[in-house]
Amino acid sequence: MVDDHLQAVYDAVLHGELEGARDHVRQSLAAGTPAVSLLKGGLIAAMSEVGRLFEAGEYYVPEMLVAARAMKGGLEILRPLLIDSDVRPVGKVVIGTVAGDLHDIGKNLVAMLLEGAGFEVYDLGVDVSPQKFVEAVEQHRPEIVAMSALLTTTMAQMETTLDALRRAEVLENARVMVGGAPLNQAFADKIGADGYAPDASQAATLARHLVAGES
Ligand code: B1M
Repeated sequence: MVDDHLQAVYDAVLHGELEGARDHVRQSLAAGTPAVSLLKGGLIAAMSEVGRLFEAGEYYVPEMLVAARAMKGGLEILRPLLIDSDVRPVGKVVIGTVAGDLHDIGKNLVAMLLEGAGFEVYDLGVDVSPQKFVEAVEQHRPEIVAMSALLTTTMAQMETTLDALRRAEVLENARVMVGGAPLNQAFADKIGADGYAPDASQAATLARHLVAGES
């Protein structure tokens, strides 16, 4: 933690204080803290600690929920700063959190940085069924289909969705990338995804490589 502002953002998210998180993000920006520092050192660091406390049995689902709400509040203020509106469109992305999974903070961050990298993003939300992915790909004809999963139990939905997309023959011009905390490159290879990224900024870089025909 490098300064008081960052600490205040971190504490507000950790304690689930939505207004506090918003206020401290605004104040930190006004004091000159870079948006990326607030994102990584404030919001993401606090959410990792929330996860640790949940695992340790010190936090329960309600605490996770209010922390997530506070993080989202802070993230919305950072959003315009993370998205460079001058970047030319480089392609379309259909993104969603797979069926059975309600975690969307990481997916939203990935969507934001993809927008920042110049992609037109169609966000299908959470708990997205394979059929809904297929319909969206038929409708938008994206170059990238991006799937997120945060639960070990929902990772399998990625393979199910990929199978549905292949069966529907909608992937001729689209490449599939996956990500989320329980995943790794080996899993992505196993299910036959075209790419895996461990975090949002690497997801944006990967998407640019995939549309450029690089792997
Ligand atoms: Co949940 N939850 N949760 N949860 N939750 C986790 C994921 C967990 C690890 C907590 C823990 O035990 N330590 C655990 C999963 C264990 C497992 O399966 N391995 C867990 C559990 C068990 C559950 C429930 C089952 C709890 C229960 O009800 N008993 C339940 C499941 C509900 C469901 O989905 N069906 C549940 C519910 C919830 C809330 C609703 C309360 C809330 C989500 C609110 C929301 O998202 N709107 C919540 C939260 C907040 C968490 C933790 C604390 C934080 C997740 C988060 O937002 N992280 C989480 C613990 C943790 O991660 N430390 C936990 C911040 C975010 C920026 O990181 O999402 O990892 P992350 O995204 C990263 C990367 O993963 C990557 O880039 C992002 C940014 O760098 N990434 C991609 C993500 N998607 C990508 C896609 C890409 C590329 C990269 O390409 C397409």
